[in-house]
Amino acid sequence: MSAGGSRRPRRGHRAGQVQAASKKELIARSVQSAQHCLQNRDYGTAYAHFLLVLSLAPELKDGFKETFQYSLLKWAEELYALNRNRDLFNCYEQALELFPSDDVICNSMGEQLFRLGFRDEAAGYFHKAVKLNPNSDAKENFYRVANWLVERWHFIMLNDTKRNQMYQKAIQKAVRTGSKTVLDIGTGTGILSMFARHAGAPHVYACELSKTMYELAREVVAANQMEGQIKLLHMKSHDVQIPGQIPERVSLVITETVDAGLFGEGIVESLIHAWKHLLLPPKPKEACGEGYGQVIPAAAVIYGMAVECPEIRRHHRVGVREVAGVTLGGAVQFWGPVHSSHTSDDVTEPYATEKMSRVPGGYRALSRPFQAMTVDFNNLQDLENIAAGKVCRISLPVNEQGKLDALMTWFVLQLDDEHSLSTGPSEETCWEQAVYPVQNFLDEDYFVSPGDTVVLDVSCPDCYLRMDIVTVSKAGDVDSGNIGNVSDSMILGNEAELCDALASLHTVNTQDRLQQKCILESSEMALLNNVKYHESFKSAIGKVVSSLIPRESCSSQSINSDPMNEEDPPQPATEVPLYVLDVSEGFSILPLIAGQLGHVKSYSSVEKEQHCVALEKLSERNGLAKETLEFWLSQLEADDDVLQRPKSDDMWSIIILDVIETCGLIRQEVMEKAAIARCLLQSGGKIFPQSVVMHGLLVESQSLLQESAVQGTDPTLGFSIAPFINQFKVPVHVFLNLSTLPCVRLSEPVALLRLDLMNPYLNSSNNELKVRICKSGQVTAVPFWFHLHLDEDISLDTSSDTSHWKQAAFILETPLQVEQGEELLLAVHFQNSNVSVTLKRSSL
Ligand code: 44T
Repeated sequence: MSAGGSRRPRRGHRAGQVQAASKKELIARSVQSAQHCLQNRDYGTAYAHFLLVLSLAPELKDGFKETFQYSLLKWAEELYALNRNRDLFNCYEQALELFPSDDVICNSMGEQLFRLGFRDEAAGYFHKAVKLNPNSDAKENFYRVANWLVERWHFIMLNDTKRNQMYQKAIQKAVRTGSKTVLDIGTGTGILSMFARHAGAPHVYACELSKTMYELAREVVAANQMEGQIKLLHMKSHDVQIPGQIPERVSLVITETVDAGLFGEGIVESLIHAWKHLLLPPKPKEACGEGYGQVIPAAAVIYGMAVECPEIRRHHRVGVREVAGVTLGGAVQFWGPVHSSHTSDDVTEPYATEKMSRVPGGYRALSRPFQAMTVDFNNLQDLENIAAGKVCRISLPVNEQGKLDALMTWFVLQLDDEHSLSTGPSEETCWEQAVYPVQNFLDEDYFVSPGDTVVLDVSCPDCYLRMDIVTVSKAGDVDSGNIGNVSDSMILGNEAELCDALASLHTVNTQDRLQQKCILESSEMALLNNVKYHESFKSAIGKVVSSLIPRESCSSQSINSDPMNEEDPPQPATEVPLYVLDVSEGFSILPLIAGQLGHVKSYSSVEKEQHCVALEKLSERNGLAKETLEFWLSQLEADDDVLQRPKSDDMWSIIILDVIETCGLIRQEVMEKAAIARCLLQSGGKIFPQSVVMHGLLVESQSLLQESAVQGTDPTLGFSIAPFINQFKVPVHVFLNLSTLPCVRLSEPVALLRLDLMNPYLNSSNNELKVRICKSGQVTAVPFWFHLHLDEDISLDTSSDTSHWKQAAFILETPLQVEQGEELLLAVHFQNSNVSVTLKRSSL
């Protein structure tokens, strides 16, 4: 035994030595192989060798970090190209096990996830990368996705002192009057839970669905010395169980899980669940004392109103029968993104949200506000009636003449019998209103006059509040509310079903039923309605076309003109057309406009099947020959390949690039696209736009600040929340309506940057300019917009009132006090499609 005992370790020792030696050798050989593979660009094998090396010899991690990253990134590119996504993510996961706090790997993982459409996950990795290294390249990526992690309204709500005070008072009162155990549903940053705790509630629980918000709430609660006093749960309230997460039923539920349409965050379902499983029984009318359950808010009243609003109209209905020579009517029925009709499998928000006080061009009330619905959150039966989708029909008298464009709603949230909040359009609040646009029907506007009655159905069939206009009966019409009386009524509301019903009544001709249905985003709709945009393109394309077609073809109007017309002989079959490629994002009829000019073969890059069919129908309806319109993307897979030659030995005459995104920013990689486009143009060919000039001005705007970051501890009533949520602030505010932004203009507009898409050598990535201050104040932001120059004479302004683009603004890190007459130095920096601006006092 003893001999054996003494031998064993020795054998082990020798074996250990052998093992160590062979391990060392293995490592050395693997390093060699890895480097060899790298030289031969065999990244997959190189990566596998490095992985082995670094798992065996973690002490080498520092030395090989960059080479390892390089092989990983290269190998990941190959895997992506090969569509081996599972392998791709496995590689990143392995790599992150080795280097858990490497921002480069995190950022790259985020980029891959983003490319594959996993946006939320991508956002999580960008955030992690920025946390690991605040100067990381991931910063720009993070800025682009920060608002998916933490939606911007959190800033707005936290800055709304009145709202915070009202909730605090209601919570204080409930706790004072006996509520001991509190559950906060959808705690966000934890503010309401902190109010409850601060008011003296001994037991506070809070649940939050979003991982990012839950983690944020933990940081906030800890920073406010309430760690251990508020139990935070990362889950949906429906998954909270007794005694699993909470030991016993609570006496108070506090929640602000309400959206602009009140019910969109699922408050009805959450509270039905809470009353059944988490709350003490409600207090009977005659009872007093403790031991009962209650909810803050106690109740809500929803109000509605009929409005005329040109801005909503142009974003939700086609308002023109013809655009730059292209007839829209007949072949295609365009629908806005928000439908009032609903089927069981389509649970999209039936409303848009707008801060109506800031809608460009304003709005006009056509009716008085009416009470659309009331809900008692302390009454389970009431909640269940709503959830059952009970429909309530309302007759709304019209009292002003105008175009009926939308119904809008807002609500009063009664926190308790003393405290309430209103989300009304004229309130000084952070709230937006829900907007139910009237859809197109037979391409008509809906004129209403005093005495008319709008008949509408209000319901909540699927957790969203719906408003369906059933009919509008004209003054003196006795048959209101009856859709059978179609000749006198305008039929709106559940259009899809009503269309069919009408068709069978032979009041809609069969042509309409055969129309192709095409659903557009609101910005696509606004674009389609923008006549100036299309006319401008038409003239600019026309100029290029006539400069490029051979002289002898010039006399004929169009390749599709009537062959029977003697004066207009058919083109010789040998004629080579001019090729026009439209790489606009989303729905675009520019290929049809180009096609109508004649001698042109147009390529559209629309992606959605519905959009392709709609373009084909429009092309046919407008008499274009079938071969005039082609779809470019149907032939291509990867995004990088969008720009190629039309045919092996032909070149493009015109390439239309979509330089500015609807949100008001320069589109990513557009300069790279322009560079490729330049190589694919025939001599004399053009890129549209040929150049882009960015304009901006200096403003003082409190509301922009409030929408961008929480302003200290005052609005949050002394609780420290700003330092945590402000980690998610971004330097550029997008989707801005500059014309209605509450602000003081401190300078005239100036040109900030010029990007030439045809002549890259004219571009510089840094620009310095002087700006004269025309009014004293605090510069807080630099709103900006663009002029797109199609050619020397024709340009489009992204801030015009017919624009489908919104504007954007840089928010200064710290406001700058300026005096009238002073000159400031503005440094503009352009890199990777991102523009940044810094303001300095001029040394003069
Ligand atoms: N936005 C208002 C809606 N949650 C507010 O994850 C007003 C929009 C708005 N957690 C401009 C201005 C404004 N269980 O973090 C969210 C959400 C969470 C839940 C657990 C549940 N059953 C839920 C339901 C939601 O609650 C938080 C707040 S939802 C409030 C939405 C300023 N645009």
